[in-house]
Amino acid sequence: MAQFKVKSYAERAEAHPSPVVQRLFKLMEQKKSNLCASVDVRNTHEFLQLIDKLGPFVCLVKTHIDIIDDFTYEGTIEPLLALAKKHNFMLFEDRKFADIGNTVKFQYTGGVYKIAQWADITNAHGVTGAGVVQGLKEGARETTRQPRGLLMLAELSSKGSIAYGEYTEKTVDIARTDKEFAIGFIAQRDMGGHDEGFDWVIMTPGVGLDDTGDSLGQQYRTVSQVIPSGTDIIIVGRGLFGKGRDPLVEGARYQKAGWDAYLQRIGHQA
Ligand code: BMP
Repeated sequence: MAQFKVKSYAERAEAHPSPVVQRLFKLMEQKKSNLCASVDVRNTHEFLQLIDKLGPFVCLVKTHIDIIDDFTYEGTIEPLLALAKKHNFMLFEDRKFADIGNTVKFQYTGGVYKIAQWADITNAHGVTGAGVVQGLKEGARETTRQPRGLLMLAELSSKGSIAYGEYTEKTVDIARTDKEFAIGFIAQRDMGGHDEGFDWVIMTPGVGLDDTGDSLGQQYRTVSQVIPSGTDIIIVGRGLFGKGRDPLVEGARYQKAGWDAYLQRIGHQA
């Protein structure tokens, strides 16, 4: 358990330099949810149907928009934005940018997906250095007046990941270069920074209550393992809808598990 006193999402919203995080933390308190649904399906109809079911339980929907076979901006993104409004959740495109600043700026703003126009949050690998942060930030500023945030990939959930040790530390250093736009990390635990005034958001994938992994290297930890180690938002995909699971049942189950573990982390009695 971390040494510092863990503040509530509401307290953190008050003091946070990023408008994206302020909005996210407030919404999480309102909905009593720290659950992010990772909706990795390949057909727009299924994608939107699943999100409509999971919407009430989540604070955030994470997309891999480039896996949708029948993607169109009008047919996929516009209804997605309507669902985000209907159910009051935010959007995170898990694009994992990993190129020089100038290229990621084009990838973020252009092409068919136009991620900067609709995704509140996206993420990037640190492998190319701090230019990735500046490139994406410029892209956001030139595209929209809406606030945007970036998560750096500090650690990965998959077996054999080489993102650890010095790589992770250097990725954290990259986030230090922009306090407002770089809002936190994809990581498996707290990434520090508290003494230097950073309040990074930690989002953790590889969370599952029933499975320990898949056949392609994914590794799952339970909600009560990840939240005490520093996770603010649990990212759950197949645990919510895979293997014929009922998203309404699993959405409620993961929402409760996440919220109960959060209350315990901040020292509230259940
Ligand atoms: P699932 O819960 O179905 O295993 O999905 C996990 C999701 O999180 C996937 O979209 C994957 O791309 C993403 N992810 C991950 O699993 N581990 C990481 O370290 C980083 C990720 O973005």
